[in-house]
Amino acid sequence: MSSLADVVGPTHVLTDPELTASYETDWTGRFAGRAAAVVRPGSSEEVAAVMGLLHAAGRPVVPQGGNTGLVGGGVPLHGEVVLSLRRLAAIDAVDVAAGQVTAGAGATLAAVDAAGAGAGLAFGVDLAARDSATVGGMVATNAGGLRMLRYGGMRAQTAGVEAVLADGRVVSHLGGLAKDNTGYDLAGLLAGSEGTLAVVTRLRLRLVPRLEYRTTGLLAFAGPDAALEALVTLRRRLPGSLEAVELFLADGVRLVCDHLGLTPPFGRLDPVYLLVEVAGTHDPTEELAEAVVADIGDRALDGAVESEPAGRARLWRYREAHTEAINAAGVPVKLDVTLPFGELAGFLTAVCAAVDGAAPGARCVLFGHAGDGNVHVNVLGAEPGGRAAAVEDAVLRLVARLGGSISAEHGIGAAKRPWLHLNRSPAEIDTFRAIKRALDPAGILNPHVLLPENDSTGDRLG
Ligand code: 2HG
Ligand code: ZN
Repeated sequence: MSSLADVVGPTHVLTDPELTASYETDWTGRFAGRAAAVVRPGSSEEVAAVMGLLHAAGRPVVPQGGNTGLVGGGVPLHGEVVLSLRRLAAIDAVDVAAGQVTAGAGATLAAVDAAGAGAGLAFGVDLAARDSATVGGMVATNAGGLRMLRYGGMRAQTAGVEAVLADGRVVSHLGGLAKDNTGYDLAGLLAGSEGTLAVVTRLRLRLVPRLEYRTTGLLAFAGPDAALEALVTLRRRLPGSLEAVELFLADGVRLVCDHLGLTPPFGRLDPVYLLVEVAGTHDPTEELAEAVVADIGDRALDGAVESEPAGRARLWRYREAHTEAINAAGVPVKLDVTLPFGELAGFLTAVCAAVDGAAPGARCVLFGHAGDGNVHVNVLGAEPGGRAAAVEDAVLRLVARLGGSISAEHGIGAAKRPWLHLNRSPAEIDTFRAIKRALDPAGILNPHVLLPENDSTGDRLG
């Protein structure tokens, strides 16, 4: 490791277990390994030199951003070197004319968003881990988040990329031109590649207008059907202002309230909640209220609307605290899936029965981004006795049978690679392998994620 220390400085090559521990375990505590070393380069040039050395030595490497991933894709489960990109946090001055900014892979989502604020701009992607998640990691997983229905995910917001190839060469295309048909779209290819094709070091990111007026609504429903009919109405009625439609259920609210000592919305637990956010250049409150009163009306059991930051944050807390409240209750099995809209209500009713069949007595908590058809299925109490794989298999097969995706926004990582074939044909997986071989012939870049270990492509369903 001494040559690595020559490149990044001895204090940035960590091998002491006390110092490496936080890089070796994922946020949930479910995925943990031991790193050969943690290397923390401070510039793209240092990343290139580090990759040159690791390539020459044939050492597998796991690139890591804020380590907020949830599928075991950024931790060294097989003794790899961890390449932490967090020190690449510099953000250039905002290019106001283009509405774009160039940021290091290690800049946090919150920092990129704040950088736009002075110019009246914001970052279009938002998610609960905003203070720790880095934009490099978010591109690597093609993160979606809370405003996907308005602005799209990370791939849509990435106008250019600089990355270090497996052998240490650098590819850079950061011009961010609106029209640029000069060959393959490497930024688009690296979005969602989970560190298997190259190490993202810098990004040219699109920014969106920072909207001055923002209103949050919370609606309670007796069941999924009524809630999802309301979702269709909201999308039709509010095409210009709708930013988020989030869903959660009584079980999740109970966990959040127990964890944070909160009172449930409306003073009781209702079966299904939709949290709705609208934003615009003028106050959208009336528009939201009219849509609710005229078109949702009696289908909702209750409703609240907040325009002030403190009131809005209070409503968002019920949704955003789900992940931490679940983790406080135990180590969850997390399944992040998308359903076709027509199947969503049926899935919400059926999935916990499928979980119970695979792991009787396990606790099933559902929430997610209803506006995208994206459900986060969290299962507590499935790990003992090796029941996690049975739960994963039951849920992912149900999703594929209904025409859904086994990974909506968290990626495949280590967690879901045995099930990739449910969504991807043998020809697609062969194509993925060919791309991987072309960019990383020695197979050192995050070699144990995304692609299945062997060719188990026999029973594709979706
Ligand atoms: C969210 O939407 C994140 O809050 C985390 O994607 C989801 O904890 C989860 O399962
Ligand atoms: Zn999510």
